[in-house]
Amino acid sequence: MIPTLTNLEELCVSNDLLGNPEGLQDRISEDGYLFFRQLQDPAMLLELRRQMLTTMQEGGWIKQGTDPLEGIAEPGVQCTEGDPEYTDVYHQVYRNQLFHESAHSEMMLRTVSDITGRQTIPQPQKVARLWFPKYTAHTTPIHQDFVHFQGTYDNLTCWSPVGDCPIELGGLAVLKGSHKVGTVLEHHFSLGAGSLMIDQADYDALGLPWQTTNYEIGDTLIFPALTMHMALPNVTEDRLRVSLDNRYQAVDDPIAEHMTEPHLAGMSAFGWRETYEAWDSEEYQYYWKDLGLKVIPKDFSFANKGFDEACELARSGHEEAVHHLARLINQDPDTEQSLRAQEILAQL
Ligand SMILES: O=C(O)CCC(=O)C(=O)O
Ligand SMILES: [Fe+2]
Repeated sequence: MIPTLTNLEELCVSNDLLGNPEGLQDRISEDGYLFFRQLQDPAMLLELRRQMLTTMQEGGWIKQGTDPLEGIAEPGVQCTEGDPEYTDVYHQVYRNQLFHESAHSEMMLRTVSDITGRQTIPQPQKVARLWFPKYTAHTTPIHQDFVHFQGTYDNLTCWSPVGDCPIELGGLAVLKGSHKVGTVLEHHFSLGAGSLMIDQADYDALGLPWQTTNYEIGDTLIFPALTMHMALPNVTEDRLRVSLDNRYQAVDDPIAEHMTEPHLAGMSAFGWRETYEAWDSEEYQYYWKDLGLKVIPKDFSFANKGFDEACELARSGHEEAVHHLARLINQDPDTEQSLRAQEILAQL
């Protein structure tokens, strides 16, 4: 459930603390996030926007004959993570060199290292979100990132729109101070991106304010893995929302195994070799291999619990759960989960 827009407060801008590690650490431990205007180079991000949206236009997502920079979605096209047609275009975008390199900018590295007080690096898995207009049932619901990215609670998510992102385009909102719960709350099945959400009663009980802003290109929101957040719905008539969602961690912290692979690698035969195929530099290829990161197995319990709930709900005809199971079957009909999903749908 999405909080009403009238409840939203403005994010606190922390540019005045840049270069002041102690100030940054105090604020993030109090607020559960740090927000900076134009932390990343707008010109670089605008070039990245041009490249990413040109690839999406070639993939049929951006209206033919329009300037890709405008981000106007092709009418009638809508898909999201979990749909094979999303992966097809997404992995074309994923090959983009600048998309990966942008995570390594000096400003980002310095800022995250100042925040953690330790040597901090981007995780290998970079993430882009390419979100269609008026596809709001699939909006990212409220969650804590630990259920998806794991590793440690200290991992930092860095969210930045690739282009201006006014509220109606559906940027991120954070629940200020919510990291102080100190633990992962129960997550439940959701049709929205990531498929897991926290119940409204659980976050309402905290009595904390939702904050967001009209983001401009270069603006960057940084928060640790327990901070509750969600995307606002993209209610624009025809614009795609494009954003980066990269994670950073201290080099001597463990990393969950799946974060060493490309995003959505499980959806198709796509690995680093394919990612790097057209790059003209090796500088940021396999950069983590020499760092001796401690790799730990992925914990599937969060995802499995969400799946079990979806099955339970689908049995009683819950429309979103049925949609979710149909999507899983469409991805790959032969997995254990898909076989179970087929049994359930057959009985409806
Ligand atoms: O951009 C989005 O809609 C979701 C971002 C997010 O919550 C995440 O990647 O953790
Ligand atoms: Fe998230």
